[in-house]
Amino acid sequence: MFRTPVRIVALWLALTLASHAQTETRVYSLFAAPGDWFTHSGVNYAFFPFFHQWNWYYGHVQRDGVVGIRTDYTRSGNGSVYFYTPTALAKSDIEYRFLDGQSYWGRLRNLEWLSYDWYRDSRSTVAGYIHLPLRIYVANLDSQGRLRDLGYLIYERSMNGFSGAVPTDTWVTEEVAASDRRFWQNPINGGNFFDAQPLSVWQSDAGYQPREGNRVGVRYSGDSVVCGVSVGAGTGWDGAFIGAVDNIVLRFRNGVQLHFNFEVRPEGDVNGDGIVDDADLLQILMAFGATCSGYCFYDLNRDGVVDDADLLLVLMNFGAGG
Ligand SMILES: [Ca+2]
Ligand SMILES: [Ca+2]
Ligand SMILES: [Ca+2]
Repeated sequence: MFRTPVRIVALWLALTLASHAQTETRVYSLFAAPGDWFTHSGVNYAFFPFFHQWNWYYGHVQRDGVVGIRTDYTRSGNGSVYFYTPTALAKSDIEYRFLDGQSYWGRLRNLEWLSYDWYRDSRSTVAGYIHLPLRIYVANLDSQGRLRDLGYLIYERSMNGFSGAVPTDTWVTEEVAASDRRFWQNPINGGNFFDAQPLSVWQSDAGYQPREGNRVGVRYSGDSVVCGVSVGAGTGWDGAFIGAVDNIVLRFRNGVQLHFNFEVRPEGDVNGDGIVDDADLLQILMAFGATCSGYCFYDLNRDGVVDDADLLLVLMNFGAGG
């Protein structure tokens, strides 16, 4: 007599898992465990693009800020995005942005779900209210359909009536679109506008154009488009910050659903798709004997030459991942 409900549950589970698998994108580290550690000591921004995940990059890394997909704080799967900014001057981000000047996920008015998981390590010395903010890239379309007025809308708890210290040493999941949280605006090269507005105001037909003194921000409205997402640590945080982010989820009413799960690639995965198979073997063979300075993705053990040691790493891990 329990057969039918069991079957229904099994079917539901299968469909749920199938749809979950379709919408989840695993964003893999550039290096195998323990993962990436990208830093830059200069005052200018450094960028580290992903060759294997178009439009993803580590960005705005300066003053010894660190970012990487690592195993330090495991959330879904084996990894998450790790951030470390040792001082108030340091900065580091991970971002997705369409770089062709015209692509986007959907209209701002259709953004109905935006969530992420964040973690603050209790060793952080910055003010207790600080956590990793979530930013969406927003733009307006010109008459040719090109993106203009590019900027961020930024979510932070401190602009949303939360007072006191955030939880530490635990993962926090926050949804900020369906719950109509307030966002402030940072137009690219346009300064900050801290006059945070509920997302529904930015999404309305009239939209909103912030002002501070003589400065005027960008008007974003329901017709504006969402063309990227960003999380980062610093600058101006007085002290050190250590934390992580995983599972950035966006859902639009046009049917576009995105779930970015940040994962550390298996050892031997040359092309960064999360599995070790003949495609990786082929890449090693094609590059066999090559020398490289800096980072070459087919130089798995990073000794500057592609040789049998790299080949062995693929063979030893063949079939891993997936
Ligand atoms: Ca993960
Ligand atoms: Ca692979
Ligand atoms: Ca090598």
